[in-house]
Amino acid sequence: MDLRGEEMPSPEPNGEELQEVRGWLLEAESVLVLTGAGISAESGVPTFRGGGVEPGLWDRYRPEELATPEAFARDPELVWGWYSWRRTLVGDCRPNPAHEALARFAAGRRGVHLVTQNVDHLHEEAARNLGSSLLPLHLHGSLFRDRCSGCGKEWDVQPKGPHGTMPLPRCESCHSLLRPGVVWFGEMLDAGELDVAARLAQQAALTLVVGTSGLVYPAAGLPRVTLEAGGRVVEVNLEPTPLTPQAHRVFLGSAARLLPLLLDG
Ligand code: BJW
Ligand code: ZN
Repeated sequence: MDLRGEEMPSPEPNGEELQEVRGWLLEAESVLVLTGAGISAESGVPTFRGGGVEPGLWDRYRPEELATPEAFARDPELVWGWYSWRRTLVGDCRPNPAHEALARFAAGRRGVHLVTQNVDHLHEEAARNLGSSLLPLHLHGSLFRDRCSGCGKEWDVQPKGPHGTMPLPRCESCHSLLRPGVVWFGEMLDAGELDVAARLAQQAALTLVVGTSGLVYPAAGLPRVTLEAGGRVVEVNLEPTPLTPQAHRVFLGSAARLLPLLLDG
């Protein structure tokens, strides 16, 4: 069933808890929002580990065959084929009410920061559409950038790139193979960006964690940085995660339904 663009059913959130969290958000000088694949699920972007409207990407593909530098070294054509398919699929997706609620929320106030693990550009598109300045820090890179595997130069690319077909794309400067500008398992995240994210988590009076399984580090450790610094953590997810027992409030349900209730209310 194609549920793209539609909201998924979710239980009625507790009204008192919603009010309470709205109060926390109002009084917080600094708010960090950490998002994962679940926030884009209702736009039609497949999640990695399921739990969304579609099966997870890892239900159909093995990560070690596709999202590691070793996989790329072994079979660059296979890896490019997968990323090319995702570029086309994600390029056709549009922001959903969860991206839009975040963009609106930030447009009306200072001190809201967004860190995403997502490689799509749906947060940017929502901000552009709504005149908001809420631009995300992309911890795991971008689906719409190419990087040279030799000299490291990067380029923006069109959503429907021609890669995945022979001959594979090569750098104009050093002729090494190009690769997607994302962070694979076993690769370091950009140290400067990770520092910024950790500082935002440390300073946040409240970190709102939306649609992430909380399994992939170091991103999964950011909410705990907030907790250790004495801040609050609020989670929105279809199902419980390893973070759930530590969060101050948890709203189980669809992000596209819950974020407008929480942030516009
Ligand atoms: C909804 C919803 C709806 C659905 N509404 N909710 C410490 C401990 C253990 C291991 C490690 C560690 N530190 C580092 C590691 C190794 C590794 C790691 O974390 N492994 C674990 C999996 C065990 N980390 C790394 O390798 C990282 N690098 C690193 O740490 O370098 C230093 C180092 C190297 C080597 C050894 C040790 C240290 C790099 C991680 C890079 C992750 N890359 C990917 C692919 C990006 C490119 C691409 O897109 O192809 O990033 S993997 C994939 O997972 C992607 C995502 O950003 C990331 C997180 O996934 P996310 O967003 O949480 O999605 P899902 O699908 O998992 O969950 C969706 C959630 O949404 C679910 O909870 C649903 O319920 C929910 N949901 N619909 C609300 N409508
Ligand atoms: Zn190069």
